[in-house]
Amino acid sequence: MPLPVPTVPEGVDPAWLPDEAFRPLGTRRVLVRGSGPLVETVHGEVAAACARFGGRVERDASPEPYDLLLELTGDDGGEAFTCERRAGLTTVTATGAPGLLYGLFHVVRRGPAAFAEDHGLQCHRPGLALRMLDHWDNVAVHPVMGQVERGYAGGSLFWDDGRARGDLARIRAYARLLAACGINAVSVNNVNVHAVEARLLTDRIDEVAALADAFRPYGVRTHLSVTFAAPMVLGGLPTADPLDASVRAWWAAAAERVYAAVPDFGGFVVKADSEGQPGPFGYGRSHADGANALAAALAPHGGTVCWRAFVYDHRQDWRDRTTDRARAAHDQFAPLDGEFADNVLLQVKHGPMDFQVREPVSPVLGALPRTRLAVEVQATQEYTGQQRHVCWLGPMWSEALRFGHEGPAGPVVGQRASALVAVANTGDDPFWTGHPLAQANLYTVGRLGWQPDAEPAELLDEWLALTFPAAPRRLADGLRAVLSGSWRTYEKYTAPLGVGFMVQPGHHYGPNVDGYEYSPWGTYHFADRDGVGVDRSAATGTGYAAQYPEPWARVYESLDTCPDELLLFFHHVPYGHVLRDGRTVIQHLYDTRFEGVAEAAEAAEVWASLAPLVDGARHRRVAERYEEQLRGAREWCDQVNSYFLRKSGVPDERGRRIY
Ligand code: GCV
Repeated sequence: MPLPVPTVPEGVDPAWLPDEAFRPLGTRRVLVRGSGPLVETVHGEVAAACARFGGRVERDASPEPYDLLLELTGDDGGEAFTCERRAGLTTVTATGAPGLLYGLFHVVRRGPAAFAEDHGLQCHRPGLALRMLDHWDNVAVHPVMGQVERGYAGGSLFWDDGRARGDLARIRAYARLLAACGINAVSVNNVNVHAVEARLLTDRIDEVAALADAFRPYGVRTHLSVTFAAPMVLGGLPTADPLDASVRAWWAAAAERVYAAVPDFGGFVVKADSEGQPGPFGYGRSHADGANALAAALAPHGGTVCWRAFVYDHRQDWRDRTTDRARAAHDQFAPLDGEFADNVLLQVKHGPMDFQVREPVSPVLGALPRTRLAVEVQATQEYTGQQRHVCWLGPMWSEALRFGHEGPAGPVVGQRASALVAVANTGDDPFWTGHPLAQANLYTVGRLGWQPDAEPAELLDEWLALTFPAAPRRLADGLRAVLSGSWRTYEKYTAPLGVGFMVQPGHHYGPNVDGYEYSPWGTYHFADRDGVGVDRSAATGTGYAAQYPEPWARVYESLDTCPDELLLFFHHVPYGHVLRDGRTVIQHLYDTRFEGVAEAAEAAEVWASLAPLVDGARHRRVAERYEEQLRGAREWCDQVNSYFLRKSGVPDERGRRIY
């Protein structure tokens, strides 16, 4: 029986799956062949589209001609599919049911082009096997972090004040959206696992199972963040030592129960020895020991441990210039290469610090050739405008995934890695992402997981075409104009030249240049009257630059070769240091703050001009957010410029107003 397509609840935006996006498919004669639950999902999708637009769908071949054949020819569970078009017939074939589902969405994405010119056999397979969203959702409202840690899209889709929301209709619609952009896994709770959330692993596993049931029809597997201390806090054991036999037995039994409830459970996500979370260091064990203990429990069931490498000292003394937070993950994890079990993925933030608007690519991603890696990015815009500012991060993520040596065998990051994990930017907001244009980030991250070397601009166009299928050219051009350069605009009015942070402590929104300067978090810029930046060279600084392989170590080490955009990440320079474009650091700093504000104002005007072409609710929501973005951009500009004028005493050579 075809599975009915989940309907988006009343008042909720269909995002990139409006009915209209299915018109090219829904006007065709389609044959769906194969059996199994995901084939019923595919059949349901085609049937709904055909019912709406007048096409026809069959399950058994008849002599009549077809426009589209969607065929499952095997049962290997794979995600690959092939597509060809000959003599007026488009054929999508897969040997695994998930592949057929992805093949269907490929056809939807191509729109009329899927039924236009003939082409030979094209093989499509995901670049990264695991494409996961990590929800930092708390079950119970946390006194400081709320329902969703770093969430800017309303409440949690899953949890509400201690309980499961039970709104599975919306979860089904969510699963469909995720599958359509390539996401195949979701972790449903915060990596900071508090007391209530810890119990999802044991006595509240049924609530996780209900979510898994809602995700499964769209090929999305459910994962859980667990606390390393679970054997103690849930099992009453006196220790969580990963080498202790009773601890290992506890994890094995816990995994057994999880799989009884969720047979296709994906695995655990673990934040250990990080920002106060417990971990193996407490027992004198390594992170390989810790990860492998959990991996052993999951291995018999085919589960994976996503073990986060975000391990650093968050109680640093700011007076101590030798400790460098950027070094921490490499220092800890590089020596462990080869020690992790096969079903461990080391989950590494794309930069060495914490999702700043500009960071170098983490050297950890090049340092463990015998370890399976997951690249972690942050779709939720903690440091990039918190979904009040437009900041499309596709180009930044793409740069990280393409970092390394281009070439057939890699090893660019996107070829080295096995997974892309994004901290989710969704919530119970009617637009899913708070800022309607932030949907583009979610879509892009899913598609980059499927194709890490994709051109981000092309992915943006895909998102545009799906989300606004009937968009006149002016609307498409306008949307492209406000989104495509938005990351660089945000970078311009916030923290300069890779220096990062300068945000309000705690909530991380808005400027505070010295907000973290004398704090224990290890995020300093060291501005004084003469200069600014962190000396991370091997010769005179913290030695971080030497954590890269050549040629990067050499490139970053020297002031002559370090890219300007990362200059202050790697070097402490005088304000008069001349950049490649001939401007001094201080002048660049002033200019780019003003430019960023001007670009944001221009984008707001473009958006205003699109009012007649966009539905009212969406237009209003974005327009309101632009007001805040402009206010925020000016605040950033004024605070950063005033701070550096006062520190340096160097006037703006163009005499603009600095307070
Ligand atoms: C979930 C940053 C955020 C924290 C987050 C942490 C992490 O420090 O501010 O809210 O905690 O990253 O990635 O674990």
